[in-house]
Amino acid sequence: MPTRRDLLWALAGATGAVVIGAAGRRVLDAAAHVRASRDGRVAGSPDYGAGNTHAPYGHGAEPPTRLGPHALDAATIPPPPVRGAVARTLTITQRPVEVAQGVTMDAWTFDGAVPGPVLRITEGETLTLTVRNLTAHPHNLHAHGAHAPGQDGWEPIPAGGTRTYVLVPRPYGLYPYHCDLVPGAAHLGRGLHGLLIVDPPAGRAPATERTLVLGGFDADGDGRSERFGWNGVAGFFARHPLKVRRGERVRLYVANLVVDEPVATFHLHANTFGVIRSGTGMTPGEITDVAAMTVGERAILEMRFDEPGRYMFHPHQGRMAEAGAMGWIAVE
Ligand SMILES: [Cu+2]
Repeated sequence: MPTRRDLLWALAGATGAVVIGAAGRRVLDAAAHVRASRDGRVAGSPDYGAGNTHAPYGHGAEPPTRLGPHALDAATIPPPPVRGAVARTLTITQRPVEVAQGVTMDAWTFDGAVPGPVLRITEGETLTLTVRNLTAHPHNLHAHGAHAPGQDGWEPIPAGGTRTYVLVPRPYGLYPYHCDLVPGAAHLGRGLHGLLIVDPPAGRAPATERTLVLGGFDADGDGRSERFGWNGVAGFFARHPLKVRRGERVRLYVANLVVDEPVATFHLHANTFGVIRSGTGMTPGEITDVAAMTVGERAILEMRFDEPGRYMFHPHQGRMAEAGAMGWIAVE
């Protein structure tokens, strides 16, 4: 017995054939997509049963098979808080990065990775960043937040050049850093972005901390992302869930750096979280299960999980979730 939804899809398929225009094509695409996904099952996802006719989120993109469960630890587990001044050298290179199984992006990277390394400093301390541009194109490193305008990083570093930025980042919070040259889809979007955590001088309460940067991957160079993912790989956290323990405080540093969509959300299933917008406070301003962020926005999300199990997370924008940005938090 077909369900009402099956009938609607059948109707969409039948009428879509005579509809001219983008809306009609989207209906056709969606109907074809759902038909193609039937019986599809994602490794590591719950068994939805033989009667499943509509695949769950996460069926749209698989991570490269060579990536094991710890492949993204450097991007996902932030360094612990540090006291004192911090000096880092970041090297910009051009290299192919496999952003999904069988999908390679000709990326520009900070230190070879997309996103770049998580930088961390305590408010009031001096951050010295030396940036070497080893590519054949000009780039730069611009950090968000307040700092001396002469250190803002909007000026190009020429091919082969080096520039040192001296920042005293304030106020405490969560900031993106990125190449600020245009077009943004080619510079920020092709991988030149990362997170800067500025800790409050008194520190935050102990927690299991994770960083999650939402990115869009334009592998074919048409200016439009075909895949999406957290920390540089589509589908990774659907295959390899974030793991936390029941009852502990979990603190997620989350940023949206998808340049070709106006807004993305972080949506968590089966639980709620507190939102500290931009990370510039100590206590959450709201309790919710959907936090919206436009391009470059970020938030600290704090939560506890009372029950073991798998908790799904994804942007509530279906295009992103279905193309790689769905993941799981596994609570033990
Ligand atoms: Cu650039």
